[in-house]
Amino acid sequence: MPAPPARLTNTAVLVALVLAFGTGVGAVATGSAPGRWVVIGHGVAGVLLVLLIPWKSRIVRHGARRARPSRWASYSLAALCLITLALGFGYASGVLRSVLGTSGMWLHVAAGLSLVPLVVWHSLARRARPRRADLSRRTLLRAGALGVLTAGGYAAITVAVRLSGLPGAQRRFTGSYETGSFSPATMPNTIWLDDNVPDVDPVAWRLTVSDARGEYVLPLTDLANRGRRLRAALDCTSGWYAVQDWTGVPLNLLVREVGQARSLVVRSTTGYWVRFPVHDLDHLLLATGVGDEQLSAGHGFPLRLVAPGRRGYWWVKWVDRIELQTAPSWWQPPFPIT
Ligand SMILES: Nc1nc2c(c(=O)[nH]1)N[C@H]1C(S)=C(S)[C@@H](COP(=O)(O)O)O[C@H]1N2
Ligand SMILES: [Mo]
Repeated sequence: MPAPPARLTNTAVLVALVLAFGTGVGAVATGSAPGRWVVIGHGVAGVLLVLLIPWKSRIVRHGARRARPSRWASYSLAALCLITLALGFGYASGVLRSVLGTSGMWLHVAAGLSLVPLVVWHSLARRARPRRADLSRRTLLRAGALGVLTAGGYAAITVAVRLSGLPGAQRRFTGSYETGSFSPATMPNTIWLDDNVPDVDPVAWRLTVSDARGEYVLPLTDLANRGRRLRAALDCTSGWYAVQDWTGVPLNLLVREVGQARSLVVRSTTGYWVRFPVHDLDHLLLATGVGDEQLSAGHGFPLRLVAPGRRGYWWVKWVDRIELQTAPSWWQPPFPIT
């Protein structure tokens, strides 16, 4: 295809970047099967960006001749884009799963987030101004052709990864790799941002339950005899998952009355917390053990939440309080802040 006018290429790049960002955030948040479409959309956005590279590099070469002082910021943006793409494709295919011991997924997310301010600056400073006449048959045909190429490229990569037996073919629908299923000791210990494993005295430990009837307190010994088993996948946003048999107490056995509550806050002794919609009560388990053993300190001893169908950051460790509230379930930061 002949290169379109620069303003159209720039608009297309911006649209692809916004799509990549939106689906990227969505892919981190999703833990249930319908979310696979968000993850696929993220891959498609990546392929689209790669396909736009030849057109965009003509514009970059042209802009370089003007030697504006701010061009170094633009070059950094370009370099970060390429790094983010390489890390994304590397992790997804399995060609590059870690760099110097750090998860490639983690690096991909970090690079992607650091792009945000640069993209905002660049798109304001070098604004693309499409014209009304750009909305032509020719533009539509180009967009259509690009769409077909993108879908074909995505399909070709998927098939190539499968045929070449790369690890990427074995991932869960969230994009995560299996690590330590049915072997809790080899399952990674993960912290969302900057939490710390607390020092726990199991004798002094109390779980406080606050429901529509008021508050009551339970020692660990009262939880031990009510064990149920639940098989569920812990799927961390840093790109691994593990299926385990968890044992513990279903939350709906602990909550006596729901009343007008709309949400359930689960708190860790460390201050970490998340808020669930109240109808999740029937699916949640407060685990005391995993795979016939007691939880280890790193995995949340003495109590950790098991939230099937939700990503790892919902699985609060070291739980000391569950609390029904009338606030709606969306009343919380989009992701935990500690
Ligand atoms: N209190 C607390 N709970 C937490 C976290 C945390 O940082 N603090 N990290 C969450 C994240 S991001 C994940 S993936 C799981 C990891 O559980 P694991 O360490 O048992 O594998 O715990 C979740 N529960
Ligand atoms: Mo995580």
